[in-house]
Amino acid sequence: MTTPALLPLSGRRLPPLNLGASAFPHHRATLRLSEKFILLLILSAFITLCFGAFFFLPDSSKHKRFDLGLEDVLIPHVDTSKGDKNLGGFLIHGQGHDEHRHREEEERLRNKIRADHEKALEEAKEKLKKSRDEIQAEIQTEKNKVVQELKKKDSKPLPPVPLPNLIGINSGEPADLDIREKRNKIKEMMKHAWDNYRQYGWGHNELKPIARKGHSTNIFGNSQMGATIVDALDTLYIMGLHDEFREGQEWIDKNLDFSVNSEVSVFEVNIRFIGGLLAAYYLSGQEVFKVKAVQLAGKLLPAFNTPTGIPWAMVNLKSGVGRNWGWASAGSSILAEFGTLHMEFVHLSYLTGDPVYYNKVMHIRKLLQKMDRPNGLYPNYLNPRTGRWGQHHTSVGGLGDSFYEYLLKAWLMSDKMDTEARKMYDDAIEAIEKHLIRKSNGGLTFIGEWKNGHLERKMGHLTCFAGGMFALGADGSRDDKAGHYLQLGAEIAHTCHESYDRTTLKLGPEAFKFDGGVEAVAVRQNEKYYILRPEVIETYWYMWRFTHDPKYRQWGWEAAQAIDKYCRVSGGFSGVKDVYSSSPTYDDVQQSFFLAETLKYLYLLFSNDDLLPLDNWVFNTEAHPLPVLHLANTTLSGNPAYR
Ligand code: DMJ
Repeated sequence: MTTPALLPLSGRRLPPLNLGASAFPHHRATLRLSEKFILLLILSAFITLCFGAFFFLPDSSKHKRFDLGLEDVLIPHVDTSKGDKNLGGFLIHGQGHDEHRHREEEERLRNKIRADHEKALEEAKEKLKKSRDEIQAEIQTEKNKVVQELKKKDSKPLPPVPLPNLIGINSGEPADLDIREKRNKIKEMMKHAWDNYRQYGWGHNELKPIARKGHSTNIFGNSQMGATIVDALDTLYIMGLHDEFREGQEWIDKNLDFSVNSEVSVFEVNIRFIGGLLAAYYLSGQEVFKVKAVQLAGKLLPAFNTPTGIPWAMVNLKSGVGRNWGWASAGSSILAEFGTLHMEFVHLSYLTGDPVYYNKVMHIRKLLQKMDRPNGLYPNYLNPRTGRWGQHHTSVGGLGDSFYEYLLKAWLMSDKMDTEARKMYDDAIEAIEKHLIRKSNGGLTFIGEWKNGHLERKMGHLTCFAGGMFALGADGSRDDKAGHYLQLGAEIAHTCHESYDRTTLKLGPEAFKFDGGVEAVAVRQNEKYYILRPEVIETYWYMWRFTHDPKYRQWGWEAAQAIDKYCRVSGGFSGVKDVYSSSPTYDDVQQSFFLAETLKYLYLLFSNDDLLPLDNWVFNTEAHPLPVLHLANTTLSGNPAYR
């Protein structure tokens, strides 16, 4: 520090100050009290001056910002010829009239800052005027944009794969006027279901057609994954509802996001979402469906991280943590769930060239092959930690059904090359016929359930799909029992038709008995509901394709009329709680499988066989058609060079 501040105002040089007790002790005695007082006064004036200077000097940091923003005022050049002064590397143009400019600039800036503040305030006020939903929607849109951007960066392009021969995706128009009208009626029902979902449930998983709002169940987790959109796509496509298809595609492209903290059913997500997306991809050729299917499959893979490789029933899409249903026997996984992944997973490996999916399902198969089966039957429960069966309960309906279906379809989908799958199917069906299939006193063939060595004479609506499966598996059956299996299919179709015909609404109950004088009728109140399920109509369609017996179209039409009469409401279609009641109450749910399966099978029933011919297409358990893969010259070991 320089000394000027030490100069007394009078100019007289003062002796050094003694500010500390021991400083310059030899001077202490020389100062008198009055002098001390004057000195103190001067000192305090000096301190006040320094203080003031510190606060009132211009803030250099502000200057810096200002300088850097205004290059016409401060320029990093020295040009003394114009009388400019250099200030720390920057130049201030000729001080005099530039001071005026400087002030103007400051004023301009101040006004700008004020205007910006006012604008921000206005925007905030506008935001507050919006409803919560609108604000949330805006936030969601912003989030989606960020997610999409990230995904674009992450996603590697999938390898190009020659598509299998896609035959019969735009055909099927019947020549017969009556049949054409029926087909059109089914299309109209699809429009009604879709339009109402579009209006009241868009983006939600399903629709509540009476409350006219979105609906979901725990199988889809807690997020809006648009299950109805994905499930309905291929039905829309084959019906020629292309505008609706495009709407669905757009939603999927922009909104279907799997990075959500949501615990979903691996099985349901596989059959409805992956199956639906793959079918939509094959039919339309739109890449987005393939990309989404592969993204989703990646999210399901952590479910296989169990000690045995048998997947958990549920997985959290974000954390990858899996677990099983609380109600399943001894912490088991369910046969119909871990056994219904094969078709989709083989297609995923085919399309991506990545063997990971194929290996997962083949591992399950190998494990099952090694296990002992009581009476040759597969129990419905298998513990993924121990690899042991849970309760010995075998069913061709719920908990078991599509496992058998996928053995047969694995063989068909491989162009009949996967003979291992065919053998497993044949063995399983032989045991089922021996232990579970019986004739009632009234002559109705039914498939019961095996529970700990005892046959329960009850059949579920779900079990009715087996009629179609037997017919589909007839060709290629062991010992050339094709006729036998076609006959078995026809008998199951007949029994299931009876279960519809013996109700007031002509719609089938959830489960029906063959016991104590009861034949194909539900006994318990909680088994009398119909939730728009497809299985009976599915069997009619397969039987129609293999026999062309007109009774199947007749039965299908009866079911379609009953659905239209009793399940149709102005906001869509609803399940009914009691098919034996003349004034049924609604369950207020339009299931996604109604659009994926029930209406699709009805439409196919009234179409010519050249629409999705069974030699070229295999339907997954949610009725999503996947093309037969001609794998003879292809390996699924993941080497894309083979494609
Ligand atoms: C569908 O989701 C599938 O068909 C599944 O295999 C079992 N049944 C429902 C519809 O009833």
